[in-house]
Amino acid sequence: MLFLPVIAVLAISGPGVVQPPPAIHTAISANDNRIPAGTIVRGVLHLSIDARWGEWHPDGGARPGVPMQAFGETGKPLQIPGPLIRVPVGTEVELRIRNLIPATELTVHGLIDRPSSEDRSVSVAFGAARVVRFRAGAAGTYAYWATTTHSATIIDRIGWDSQLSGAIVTDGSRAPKGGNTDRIFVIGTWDNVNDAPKVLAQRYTLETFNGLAWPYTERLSYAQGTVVHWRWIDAGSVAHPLHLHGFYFRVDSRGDGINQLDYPAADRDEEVTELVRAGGTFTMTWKADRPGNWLFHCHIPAHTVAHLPFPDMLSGTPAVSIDQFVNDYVPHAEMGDMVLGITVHPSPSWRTQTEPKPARHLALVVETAPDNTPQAPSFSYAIRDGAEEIRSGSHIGPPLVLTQGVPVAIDVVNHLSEPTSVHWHGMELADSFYDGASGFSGYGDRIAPAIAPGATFRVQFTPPRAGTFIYHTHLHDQWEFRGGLAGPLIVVPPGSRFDPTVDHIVMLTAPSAVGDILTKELVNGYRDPPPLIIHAGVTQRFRLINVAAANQQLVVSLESNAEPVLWRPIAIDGADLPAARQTDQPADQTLTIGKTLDFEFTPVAPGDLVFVGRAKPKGLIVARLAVHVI
Ligand SMILES: [Cu+2]
Repeated sequence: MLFLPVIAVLAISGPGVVQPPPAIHTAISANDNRIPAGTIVRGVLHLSIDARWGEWHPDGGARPGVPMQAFGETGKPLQIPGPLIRVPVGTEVELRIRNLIPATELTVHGLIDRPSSEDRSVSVAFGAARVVRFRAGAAGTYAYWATTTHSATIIDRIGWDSQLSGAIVTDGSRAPKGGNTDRIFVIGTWDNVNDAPKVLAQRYTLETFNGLAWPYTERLSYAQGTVVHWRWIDAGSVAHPLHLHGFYFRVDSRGDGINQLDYPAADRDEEVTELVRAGGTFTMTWKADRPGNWLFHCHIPAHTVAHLPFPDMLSGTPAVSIDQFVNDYVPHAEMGDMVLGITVHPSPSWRTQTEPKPARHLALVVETAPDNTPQAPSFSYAIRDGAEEIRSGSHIGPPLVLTQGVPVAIDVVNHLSEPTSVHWHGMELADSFYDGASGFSGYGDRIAPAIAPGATFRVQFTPPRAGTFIYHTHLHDQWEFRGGLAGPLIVVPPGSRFDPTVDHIVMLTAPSAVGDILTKELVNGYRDPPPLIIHAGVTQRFRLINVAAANQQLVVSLESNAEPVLWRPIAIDGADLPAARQTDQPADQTLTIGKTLDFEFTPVAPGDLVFVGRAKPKGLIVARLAVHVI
């Protein structure tokens, strides 16, 4: 076993050397970041925190835990995330930090005046204490984090010290101040350090919101019509595309834990998915104006499947081989980890509204493709529209083209030998029952089931706006996404048609084989997509859709002679940009997973262009589509 005290005695400290946990653990509480730590006396916050070993229970206190290093206020239980530092702007903070983690040096970042041009760290030897003073001089959402493994950046910190993080919130005079509508969420990542120090191993990764993993994350509850303000801090080691079902939100600010950029109202992105980078922050506002159960979650499939049982995670590589994980565990893994559930309770005046009588009837048939294998799933969608049956012929679903304001009924027909469900990504549904999170979507006793093999589920909605959206599986995501269960959902304005000669979908999805996921993305369902032919002098609309399974920092560009052309963004996540932001700019921007970007481009002369997706800025090209201008 790993936790024999003798191992702790033999452990030595130093870069790259992992400290095994001790045998005795005290319970660590999950911190919902609602109660500020310490005491403010005459404009000075006095706070004393200790770093110690404890036992963390990401699945709630009654379920098995894992040993972890954590912070706690002196004399109080340890907490993950660490104690919340929340003060009015201008407060001086006097923080005493004690390191009670044997054989370590604790290095703490982020305990600095704000604003600040740089981070500064303080180190505390085992058994020692230090007092740090800083001034909370700028309103905003920030973070502190610490390491006992000499991690140079938060990206390197994946082991026993991975949860030594906390929020720092400075309240200005006008900002929201606490309560259920002003919430703080800290993201944590832990990867089993026994497997390979400093190397993320997907099957042993745990991702949490405020110290808890779905289905044990906090269930948020709001009265219909509530304006909700959330502050997000990614204190983990990886970036996450965070997606809200059913509603748009406005991004009020973005930051890096040290500084924060507040946007004027006209520049706040209206979106359904936001990329937050390791160490980064953002704040968001949305109005919970439609009742029902809704989700907020990471859009990386691997981050929203249930983690392995902790004994398997702790015992490392020998316990679960990658083949076992991919072929036996992943296909059946339920939703887990980075998911928040929200219930919006109907206002007293709200009546159960039945969707208007559908003006259009369609069927979406979910099928097993001929090349499906137990190792490389291959499924497909077919759309039945009257007498027509539409298939894409590639590894994505065919475009589902709807009309703004026209009520539609879609029968989802499951011909797979496994259950499925469909999420209408970006759609502001009136009724959450159709949202696709089986076992959760709906309200009260009316909860949507998974669609069993052979079963049909009728979905009804009326698209409220025209734009570029996605339909995709929301069950056994890691498996069914790789199977190809995602397609473009295009909503056109009333009286117009989708014209594929000037309106082009470029959809990025996961390859079927798991070994390819980081290095290869499919373009419109093809490994090697046929070139796109467009006409010079004609304005073209492109609808970029990223619903791949990895590379959340993807950068998309349209290049001529290896230089980005100028394109004009016109919509993000299906929401039209304000006219002032629809301006020509270099065709080179981040498009994370679960996002769509519409742009216009007018080629002036014949020639060869190429659309490329890079895994990160200047990174590996993982997607490519030749564009011939004639
Ligand atoms: Cu994620």
